[in-house]
Amino acid sequence: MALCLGEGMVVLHAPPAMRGARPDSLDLSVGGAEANVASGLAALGLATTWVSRLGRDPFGSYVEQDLRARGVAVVVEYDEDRPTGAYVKEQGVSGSRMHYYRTGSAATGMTADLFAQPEVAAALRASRLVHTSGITAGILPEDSTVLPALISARDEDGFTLSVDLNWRPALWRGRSLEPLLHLLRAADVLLLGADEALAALGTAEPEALRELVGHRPRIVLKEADHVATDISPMGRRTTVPALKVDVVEAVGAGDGFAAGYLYGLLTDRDITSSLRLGHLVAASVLAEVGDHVTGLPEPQIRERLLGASDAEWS
Ligand code: KDG
Repeated sequence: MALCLGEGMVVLHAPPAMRGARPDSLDLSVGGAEANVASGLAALGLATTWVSRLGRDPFGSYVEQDLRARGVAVVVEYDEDRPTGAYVKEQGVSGSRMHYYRTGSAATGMTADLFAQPEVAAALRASRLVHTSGITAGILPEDSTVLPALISARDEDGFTLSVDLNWRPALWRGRSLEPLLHLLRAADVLLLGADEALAALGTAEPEALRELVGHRPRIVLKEADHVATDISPMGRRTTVPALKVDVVEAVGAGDGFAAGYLYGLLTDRDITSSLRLGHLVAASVLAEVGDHVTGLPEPQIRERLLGASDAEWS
């Protein structure tokens, strides 16, 4: 079982027929990095719980219902005052722009009391893996004890703590990066893109990243040409190229990759197969406008791809 902790948001985007024109209506879907990972893990068949705080408003119910319909167990607190976060996805020819409405959202009001809730405490105890991201560190107040409490729970319960850097510069403007660095250093698995590593940490060089985050995490570095490299704490490197796909919309592909890769680890696959699974799930997100996995290849096709030779794969 896995648990994902982070903000869930409503995504508003132009209906397909109105893309490029000024839309006079918007479609709704659900986003939020950790919620996307939770739905990816559930789509792969893993019992997954998503933990968060939502506004007691129609967007909050929509997020909860959508994730439940995707097979995710949802354990949330409802905030009577703060709203559910949202973002507008503006699709342009060279990619999407995101316009956030998340300042003061319900998820920013999460506190460590969340872990005292019996359902959350039970889910934490039952989970082999907990996933969160730099976005969660960025939306919470600087003195928040949520992530330190999660790290202490890992130290006691022994689950694997997975962290995706998910660099969102707007969340860090004028703030110390210390809570982010603390989280990255505490991770057992750290996923990050080379471009965001460079922007956030000033380097994407594996040796320099290792120096910065220490020897605990297994590092999964995704490069600009979509090659992913797993670097074990002992320094062993495994590299797997991405599948070539026609990209419809890219937001959420990193979360799809995380879900596939983590599912591979949790089902005791080798690192090459785990990286391939990451690429497979990312490919299915790239083929859709939404941030979530919708159409995964059938299990037999998946297995055939995972077992392909290196030449067949690329
Ligand atoms: O990784 C996808 C996310 O970027 C998206 O779903 C919304 O959580 C989000 C964010 O902060 O951008």
